[in-house]
Amino acid sequence: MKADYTKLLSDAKTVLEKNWRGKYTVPSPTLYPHQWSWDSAFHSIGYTHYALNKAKSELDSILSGQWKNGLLPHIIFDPKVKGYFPGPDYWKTESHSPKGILTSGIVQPPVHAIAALKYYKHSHDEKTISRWFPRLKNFHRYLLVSRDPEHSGFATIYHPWESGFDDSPRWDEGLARIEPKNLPKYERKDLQHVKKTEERPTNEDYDRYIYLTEILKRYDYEDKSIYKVIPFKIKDVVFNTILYVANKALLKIAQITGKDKNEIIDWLGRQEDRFLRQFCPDPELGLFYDYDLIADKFVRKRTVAILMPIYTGLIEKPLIERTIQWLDDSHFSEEGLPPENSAIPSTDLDSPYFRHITYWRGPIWVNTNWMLFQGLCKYNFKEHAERLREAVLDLVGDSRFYEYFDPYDGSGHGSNNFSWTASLTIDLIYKCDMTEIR
Ligand code: 9WN
Repeated sequence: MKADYTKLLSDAKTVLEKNWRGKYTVPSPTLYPHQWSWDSAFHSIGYTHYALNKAKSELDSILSGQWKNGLLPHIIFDPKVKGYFPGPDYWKTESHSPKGILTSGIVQPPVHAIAALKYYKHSHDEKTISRWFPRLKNFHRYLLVSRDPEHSGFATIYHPWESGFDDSPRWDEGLARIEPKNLPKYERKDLQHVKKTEERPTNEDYDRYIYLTEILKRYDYEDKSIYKVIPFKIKDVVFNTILYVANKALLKIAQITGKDKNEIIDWLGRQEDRFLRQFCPDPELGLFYDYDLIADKFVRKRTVAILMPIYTGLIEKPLIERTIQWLDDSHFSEEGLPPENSAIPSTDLDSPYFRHITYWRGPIWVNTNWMLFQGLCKYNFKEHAERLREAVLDLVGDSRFYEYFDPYDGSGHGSNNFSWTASLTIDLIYKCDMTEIR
């Protein structure tokens, strides 16, 4: 089936229109009623095709929440909107966030420089990217200094929410080590907004999420101390894949605006030297894994993360050819169906931890497929890229802009009218690969 792209485009714009809040777009009017960090970058990417002012405002708004130490918070809260947990009263970040802006105290993957470069490509607005540059660079510096005391070239996350893949099986072992103690009383709000409880993380997971944020609060978000005590420290392969691509984009922005490039070149050099050693224990298989710093071992889980470094464009082609074979493998497509009918799910269908409608444990997400599409374009795997693009657009099909989709029957789950599903659908309709960031 080929979706009606004209209708899809206009319906995707309607979703974004409804979720627009004057300066930014909420990911979902029900489940996520504030501004989220990596979501905003994805929204901005969609807006570049038809609403450059919104593309700009989205990034302006999220960058306005940056802390003095460079941390770009994963949420900026709308003070008028109640009913999300954990909200600003919980995070207590007032002494770090800019005056009058309520934020969380953790990060999300740094897609922003990538979105900023895309904004420039569509607008040629050098003044704006020049204004954004110091903030973007400070964020990357925060990630590559405060979050990398090992000087490895890769940022460490210390909360599953920082990965953006919150409930992925990749975090199971790291979370199982934690015994949550002395938790404050709290009430989950997320379950009110989904069809089935099993779509969302378990209460045991939530206790561990809160336990970790309690540690961040206890140390008042001071990285040096947190780094010594936090029981969850991961070099996340997807986060760092994005950070590498974002550094490349930042370098382009520095070139365009005549800014100093040396520090960025240094970051890129370290990442290029060490990417394989850090994330690829089995080059003969072409699979990539997170590294758990506490357990001192690779997190060998079969999820879409093992394929994601395709997006870097930095791995040499013969190795990436091995990775790409997995895209065609039955592990990532419904048994009995040819792989071209399927977008890539978040977890290998044959793994014991695969769950078809649980959040990041199996369903198909549009943003991960969008990143794979970008990677396939970079390596010039045109057929694969086109197949994946059509599969995603077919899935969204009759304008079902769900947060995620069951890989077995294509049914939509999580929030409906989800903004990045809409914005990246727009980008995919325009077939917009960003091969210039190699
Ligand atoms: C916690 C907003 C965010 C996404 C994340 C996704 C989910 C939040 C939640 O929603 O996380 O940050 O409450 O589950 O996992 O990737 O940015 O869309």
